[in-house]
Amino acid sequence: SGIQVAKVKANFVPTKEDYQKVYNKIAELFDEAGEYDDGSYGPVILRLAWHSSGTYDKDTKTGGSNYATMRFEPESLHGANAGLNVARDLMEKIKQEFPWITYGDLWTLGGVAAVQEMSGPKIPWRPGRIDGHAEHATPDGRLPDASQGGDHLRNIFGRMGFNDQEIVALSGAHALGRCHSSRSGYEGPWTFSPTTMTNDFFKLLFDEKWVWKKWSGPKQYEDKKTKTLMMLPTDYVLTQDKSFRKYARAYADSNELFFKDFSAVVARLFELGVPTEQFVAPEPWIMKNLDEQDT
Ligand code: ZEM
Repeated sequence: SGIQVAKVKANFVPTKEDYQKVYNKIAELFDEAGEYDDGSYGPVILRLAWHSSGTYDKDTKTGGSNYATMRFEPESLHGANAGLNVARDLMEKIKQEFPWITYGDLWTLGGVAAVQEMSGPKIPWRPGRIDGHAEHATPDGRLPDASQGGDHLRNIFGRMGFNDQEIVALSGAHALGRCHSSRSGYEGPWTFSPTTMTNDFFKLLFDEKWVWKKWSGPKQYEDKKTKTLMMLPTDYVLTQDKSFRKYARAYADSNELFFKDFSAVVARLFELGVPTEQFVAPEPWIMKNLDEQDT
């Protein structure tokens, strides 16, 4: 009977293997991008995971990945989230297939899959986020504004609980993806390989000469030599501020160090706002990449 079915569903307790199946579906979806951007949905999915987590405020313990409040207006319409409807719509397809997973778990697992499948480090992850309501949504202005400087980065990321080293490590995510004038106003990729995670973002910051792009759009840098790459004002400041510069230099010199620190800080980012007792597993899991399985 219908009652029986509902009961079975309510009692379904997903295992690590069930989450691995979701991971695999997301990973397969990245390659269905075709002509979209650089041929992968990975970067925009990573951005969704980041924006759903980066709203956290450690003082009020509000925001973060727990409630997936970007599903609701007005948060979905916040300027910083422009274009992320693309990522939310893609994740909705996965949700239809695995209705038992919560949005917060789905979106952050998407971020994990994006980093791992684009040759990045393993990101420890575990489920436990619950679906919230519109009343849990955060006010506008909690995510960083690319036109600003070092003080702004310290204010915004300090509110999430991150220090200078972690701010720099997190910024290395800009090895992936690109800016879209239709979304943020900015335009172009940071690296020559926007679907492969490397420390090239830091190498290019130091090795190229960066000049203001001459255009009518928002102030951004372009590389003098090829004029094909870009840096945001908040990226460039990582080479100008003495404390930021030390970490940026270290990551430019060692991909291994960057991967180690990036993995640790992204794992923390994705757990912001989730009460520890909600987590299913006492320790985060390491999900398998597609190419580590016989699928
Ligand atoms: Zn981003 N980011 N970000 N970022 N970001 C963009 C794109 C991407 C900042 C920012 O203003 C912008 C982190 C930190 C910061 C990604 C991941 C992470 C864009 C372009 C802007 C303007 C959006 C567009 O037009 O589509 C600022 C100021 C940051 C402060 C340091 C962190 C942390 C990230 C992850 C851990 C990714 C993957 C993209 C590329 C998205 C895409 O669609 O290709």
